[in-house]
Amino acid sequence: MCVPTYDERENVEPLVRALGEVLDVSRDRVLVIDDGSPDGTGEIADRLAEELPWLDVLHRARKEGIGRAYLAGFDRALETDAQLVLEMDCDFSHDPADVPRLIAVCEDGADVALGSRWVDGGGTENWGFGRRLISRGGSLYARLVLGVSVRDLTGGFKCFRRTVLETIDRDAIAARGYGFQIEGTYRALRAGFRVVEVPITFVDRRVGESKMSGAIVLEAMRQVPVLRWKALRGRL
Ligand SMILES: Nc1nc2c(ncn2[C@@H]2O[C@H](COP(=O)(O)OP(=O)(O)OP(=O)(O)O)[C@@H](O)[C@H]2O)c(=O)[nH]1
Ligand SMILES: [Mg+2]
Repeated sequence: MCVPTYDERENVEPLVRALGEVLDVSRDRVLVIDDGSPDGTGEIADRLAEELPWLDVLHRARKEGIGRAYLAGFDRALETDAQLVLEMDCDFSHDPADVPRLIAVCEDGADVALGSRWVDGGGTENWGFGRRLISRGGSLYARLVLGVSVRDLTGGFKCFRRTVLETIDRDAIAARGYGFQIEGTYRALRAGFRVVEVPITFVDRRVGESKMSGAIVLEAMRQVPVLRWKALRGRL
Protein backbone atom coordinates (compact mmCIF):
# COMPACT_ATOMS: atom_id res chain seq x y z
CA MET A 1 0.00 0.00 0.00
CA CYS A 2 1.58 3.27 -1.16
CA VAL A 3 0.58 6.40 0.77
CA PRO A 4 1.97 9.76 -0.39
CA THR A 5 2.22 12.44 2.29
CA TYR A 6 2.84 16.14 2.32
CA ASP A 7 2.12 17.91 5.59
CA GLU A 8 -0.07 15.16 7.03
CA ARG A 9 1.25 15.40 10.60
CA GLU A 10 -2.14 14.78 12.19
CA ASN A 11 -3.15 12.02 9.80
CA VAL A 12 -0.13 9.84 9.16
CA GLU A 13 -0.06 7.88 12.41
CA PRO A 14 -3.83 7.19 12.67
CA LEU A 15 -3.94 6.24 8.99
CA VAL A 16 -0.99 3.83 9.19
CA ARG A 17 -2.42 2.23 12.33
CA ALA A 18 -5.84 1.91 10.68
CA LEU A 19 -4.18 0.15 7.74
CA GLY A 20 -2.54 -2.22 10.19
CA GLU A 21 -6.03 -3.24 11.28
CA VAL A 22 -7.31 -4.06 7.79
CA LEU A 23 -4.21 -5.52 6.12
CA ASP A 24 -2.62 -8.88 6.78
CA VAL A 25 0.59 -7.43 8.17
CA SER A 26 2.28 -10.80 8.29
CA ARG A 27 2.38 -10.49 4.50
CA ASP A 28 1.34 -6.98 3.39
CA ARG A 29 3.46 -3.84 3.62
CA VAL A 30 2.77 -0.13 3.78
CA LEU A 31 5.04 2.47 2.16
CA VAL A 32 4.77 6.14 3.12
CA ILE A 33 6.25 8.42 0.45
CA ASP A 34 7.04 11.77 2.02
CA ASP A 35 8.30 14.74 0.04
CA GLY A 36 10.23 16.42 2.85
CA SER A 37 7.11 17.70 4.58
CA PRO A 38 8.00 20.86 6.54
CA ASP A 39 5.56 19.86 9.31
CA GLY A 40 7.59 16.79 10.32
CA THR A 41 5.36 14.09 8.81
CA GLY A 42 8.46 12.22 7.60
CA GLU A 43 9.94 12.04 11.12
CA ILE A 44 6.65 10.78 12.55
CA ALA A 45 6.60 8.08 9.87
CA ASP A 46 10.21 7.11 10.67
CA ARG A 47 9.39 6.76 14.33
CA LEU A 48 6.41 4.57 13.50
CA ALA A 49 8.55 2.44 11.18
CA GLU A 50 10.84 1.60 14.09
CA GLU A 51 7.84 0.16 15.87
CA LEU A 52 6.00 -1.44 12.94
CA PRO A 53 8.03 -3.97 10.93
CA TRP A 54 5.56 -3.82 8.02
CA LEU A 55 6.03 -0.08 7.46
CA ASP A 56 8.61 1.51 5.14
CA VAL A 57 9.24 5.19 4.54
CA LEU A 58 10.58 6.66 1.32
CA HIS A 59 11.91 10.18 1.76
CA ARG A 60 12.16 12.44 -1.24
CA ALA A 61 13.96 15.74 -1.09
CA ARG A 62 11.34 18.02 -2.61
CA LYS A 63 7.64 18.33 -3.22
CA GLU A 64 7.20 17.33 -6.85
CA GLY A 65 3.52 16.53 -6.93
CA ILE A 66 1.54 13.43 -6.23
CA GLY A 67 2.40 11.82 -9.57
CA ARG A 68 6.14 11.80 -9.01
CA ALA A 69 5.68 10.55 -5.46
CA TYR A 70 3.55 7.63 -6.63
CA LEU A 71 5.98 6.69 -9.42
CA ALA A 72 8.81 6.49 -6.89
CA GLY A 73 6.56 4.45 -4.59
CA PHE A 74 5.53 2.05 -7.35
CA ASP A 75 9.18 1.49 -8.29
CA ARG A 76 9.91 0.59 -4.70
CA ALA A 77 6.87 -1.68 -4.45
CA LEU A 78 7.80 -3.53 -7.64
CA GLU A 79 11.26 -4.27 -6.21
CA THR A 80 9.44 -6.51 -3.74
CA ASP A 81 7.41 -9.59 -4.67
CA ALA A 82 4.10 -7.74 -4.09
CA GLN A 83 1.41 -9.08 -6.42
CA LEU A 84 -0.98 -6.19 -5.76
CA VAL A 85 0.04 -2.55 -5.43
CA LEU A 86 -2.40 -0.09 -3.88
CA GLU A 87 -2.59 3.66 -3.52
CA MET A 88 -4.63 5.93 -1.25
CA ASP A 89 -4.60 9.44 0.20
CA CYS A 90 -3.39 10.04 3.75
CA ASP A 91 -6.29 12.25 4.86
CA PHE A 92 -9.07 9.70 5.58
CA SER A 93 -10.95 10.75 2.44
CA HIS A 94 -10.31 7.16 1.43
CA ASP A 95 -11.62 4.90 4.18
CA PRO A 96 -9.11 2.22 5.25
CA ALA A 97 -12.12 -0.06 5.83
CA ASP A 98 -12.66 -0.14 2.04
CA VAL A 99 -9.19 -1.54 1.33
CA PRO A 100 -10.19 -5.22 1.65
CA ARG A 101 -12.97 -4.70 -0.92
CA LEU A 102 -10.50 -3.31 -3.47
CA ILE A 103 -8.13 -6.20 -2.84
CA ALA A 104 -10.96 -8.73 -3.18
CA VAL A 105 -12.03 -7.31 -6.56
CA CYS A 106 -8.49 -7.78 -7.93
CA GLU A 107 -8.26 -11.24 -6.40
CA ASP A 108 -11.53 -12.01 -8.23
CA GLY A 109 -9.94 -11.20 -11.57
CA ALA A 110 -9.92 -7.43 -12.11
CA ASP A 111 -6.61 -5.92 -13.18
CA VAL A 112 -7.37 -2.57 -11.58
CA ALA A 113 -9.92 -1.98 -8.80
CA LEU A 114 -10.85 1.67 -8.67
CA GLY A 115 -12.63 3.22 -5.68
CA SER A 116 -15.39 5.19 -7.36
CA ARG A 117 -17.58 8.05 -6.15
CA TRP A 118 -19.61 8.23 -9.30
CA VAL A 119 -21.16 4.76 -9.62
CA ASP A 120 -24.29 3.45 -7.85
CA GLY A 121 -23.59 3.14 -4.15
CA GLY A 122 -20.73 5.63 -4.21
CA GLY A 123 -20.68 9.31 -3.29
CA THR A 124 -19.11 12.08 -1.25
CA GLU A 125 -19.62 13.37 2.28
CA ASN A 126 -19.15 16.97 3.40
CA TRP A 127 -18.09 18.15 -0.01
CA GLY A 128 -19.56 21.44 -1.16
CA PHE A 129 -21.14 21.98 -4.52
CA GLY A 130 -17.91 23.42 -5.96
CA ARG A 131 -15.77 20.37 -5.18
CA ARG A 132 -18.44 17.98 -6.42
CA LEU A 133 -18.71 19.93 -9.62
CA ILE A 134 -14.94 19.86 -10.22
CA SER A 135 -14.76 16.14 -9.54
CA ARG A 136 -17.84 15.09 -11.50
CA GLY A 137 -17.25 17.61 -14.26
CA GLY A 138 -13.57 16.62 -14.50
CA SER A 139 -14.42 12.92 -14.73
CA LEU A 140 -17.13 13.57 -17.32
CA TYR A 141 -14.84 15.75 -19.40
CA ALA A 142 -12.05 13.16 -19.31
CA ARG A 143 -14.48 10.33 -20.06
CA LEU A 144 -15.88 12.10 -23.12
CA VAL A 145 -12.52 13.26 -24.49
CA LEU A 146 -10.86 9.89 -23.93
CA GLY A 147 -13.89 7.85 -25.01
CA VAL A 148 -13.88 5.47 -22.03
CA SER A 149 -16.70 4.31 -19.77
CA VAL A 150 -14.98 4.64 -16.37
CA ARG A 151 -16.98 7.14 -14.32
CA ASP A 152 -14.45 8.25 -11.69
CA LEU A 153 -11.33 8.90 -13.71
CA THR A 154 -9.84 11.31 -11.19
CA GLY A 155 -10.10 8.86 -8.29
CA GLY A 156 -6.91 8.00 -6.43
CA PHE A 157 -7.97 4.99 -4.36
CA LYS A 158 -6.82 2.03 -6.42
CA CYS A 159 -5.49 -1.48 -6.41
CA PHE A 160 -3.31 -2.56 -9.34
CA ARG A 161 -2.25 -6.05 -10.23
CA ARG A 162 1.54 -5.77 -10.50
CA THR A 163 1.50 -6.74 -14.20
CA VAL A 164 -0.44 -3.55 -14.95
CA LEU A 165 2.29 -1.35 -13.50
CA GLU A 166 4.96 -3.46 -15.19
CA THR A 167 3.23 -3.18 -18.58
CA ILE A 168 2.24 0.46 -18.85
CA ASP A 169 5.00 2.94 -19.58
CA ARG A 170 4.93 4.47 -16.11
CA ASP A 171 7.87 6.74 -16.62
CA ALA A 172 6.17 8.35 -19.61
CA ILE A 173 3.31 9.58 -17.42
CA ALA A 174 3.56 13.32 -17.75
CA ALA A 175 1.13 14.58 -15.13
CA ARG A 176 2.56 15.63 -11.81
CA GLY A 177 -0.71 16.43 -10.08
CA TYR A 178 -4.09 14.77 -10.20
CA GLY A 179 -3.91 14.22 -13.94
CA PHE A 180 -1.72 11.33 -12.82
CA GLN A 181 -4.82 9.45 -11.73
CA ILE A 182 -6.56 9.94 -15.06
CA GLU A 183 -3.46 8.99 -17.00
CA GLY A 184 -2.71 5.86 -15.00
CA THR A 185 -6.22 4.50 -15.44
CA TYR A 186 -6.32 5.44 -19.13
CA ARG A 187 -3.00 3.77 -19.86
CA ALA A 188 -4.22 0.61 -18.14
CA LEU A 189 -7.40 0.61 -20.26
CA ARG A 190 -5.43 1.23 -23.47
CA ALA A 191 -3.18 -1.70 -22.64
CA GLY A 192 -6.29 -3.89 -22.50
CA PHE A 193 -6.52 -4.33 -18.74
CA ARG A 194 -9.86 -4.74 -16.98
CA VAL A 195 -10.69 -1.81 -14.72
CA VAL A 196 -13.54 -2.40 -12.25
CA GLU A 197 -15.13 0.46 -10.31
CA VAL A 198 -15.89 -0.25 -6.66
CA PRO A 199 -18.36 2.16 -4.99
CA ILE A 200 -16.85 4.22 -2.17
CA THR A 201 -17.96 7.15 -0.06
CA PHE A 202 -15.31 9.84 -0.20
CA VAL A 203 -15.23 11.89 3.01
CA ASP A 204 -13.78 15.40 3.03
CA ARG A 205 -10.56 15.62 5.01
CA ARG A 206 -11.09 16.33 8.71
CA VAL A 207 -7.67 17.79 9.50
CA GLY A 208 -4.78 19.21 7.55
CA GLU A 209 -4.86 21.24 4.39
CA SER A 210 -5.81 20.37 0.85
CA LYS A 211 -3.03 20.50 -1.74
CA MET A 212 -5.53 20.86 -4.52
CA SER A 213 -5.04 24.01 -6.59
CA GLY A 214 -6.21 25.71 -9.75
CA ALA A 215 -2.86 24.89 -11.37
CA ILE A 216 -3.39 21.17 -10.68
CA VAL A 217 -6.88 21.26 -12.21
CA LEU A 218 -5.58 23.14 -15.25
CA GLU A 219 -2.71 20.70 -15.73
CA ALA A 220 -5.15 17.80 -15.70
CA MET A 221 -7.49 19.55 -18.15
CA ARG A 222 -4.68 20.28 -20.59
CA GLN A 223 -3.28 16.78 -20.31
CA VAL A 224 -6.48 14.98 -21.28
CA PRO A 225 -6.65 16.01 -24.98
CA VAL A 226 -2.89 15.45 -25.24
CA LEU A 227 -3.40 11.91 -23.98
CA ARG A 228 -6.15 11.24 -26.51
CA TRP A 229 -4.00 12.67 -29.28
CA LYS A 230 -1.08 10.43 -28.34
CA ALA A 231 -3.40 7.42 -28.24
CA LEU A 232 -4.86 8.22 -31.66
CA ARG A 233 -1.36 8.44 -33.10
CA GLY A 234 -0.50 5.09 -31.61
CA ARG A 235 1.97 6.52 -29.17
CA LEU A 236 0.32 5.31 -26.01
N1 LIG B 1 4.57 12.93 -1.40
C1 LIG B 1 3.65 13.84 -1.80
N2 LIG B 1 2.36 13.70 -1.39
C2 LIG B 1 1.47 14.64 -1.81
C3 LIG B 1 1.82 15.72 -2.66
N3 LIG B 1 0.70 16.45 -2.89
C4 LIG B 1 -0.29 15.85 -2.21
N4 LIG B 1 0.16 14.76 -1.55
C5 LIG B 1 -0.59 13.78 -0.75
O1 LIG B 1 -1.53 13.20 -1.62
C6 LIG B 1 -2.75 12.93 -0.96
C7 LIG B 1 -3.88 13.71 -1.62
O2 LIG B 1 -3.67 15.10 -1.46
P1 LIG B 1 -4.79 16.11 -0.90
O3 LIG B 1 -4.18 17.36 -0.47
O4 LIG B 1 -5.64 15.39 0.07
O5 LIG B 1 -5.53 16.43 -2.19
P2 LIG B 1 -6.99 16.10 -2.52
O6 LIG B 1 -7.40 14.84 -1.85
O7 LIG B 1 -7.14 16.17 -3.98
O8 LIG B 1 -7.69 17.37 -1.92
P3 LIG B 1 -8.72 17.43 -0.71
O9 LIG B 1 -9.93 16.78 -1.18
O10 LIG B 1 -8.93 18.88 -0.49
O11 LIG B 1 -8.14 16.70 0.43
C8 LIG B 1 -2.54 13.32 0.49
O12 LIG B 1 -2.13 12.20 1.21
C9 LIG B 1 -1.42 14.36 0.38
O13 LIG B 1 -0.66 14.48 1.56
C10 LIG B 1 3.21 15.83 -3.07
O14 LIG B 1 3.60 16.72 -3.80
N5 LIG B 1 4.05 14.85 -2.63
MG1 LIG C 1 -7.60 14.64 0.03
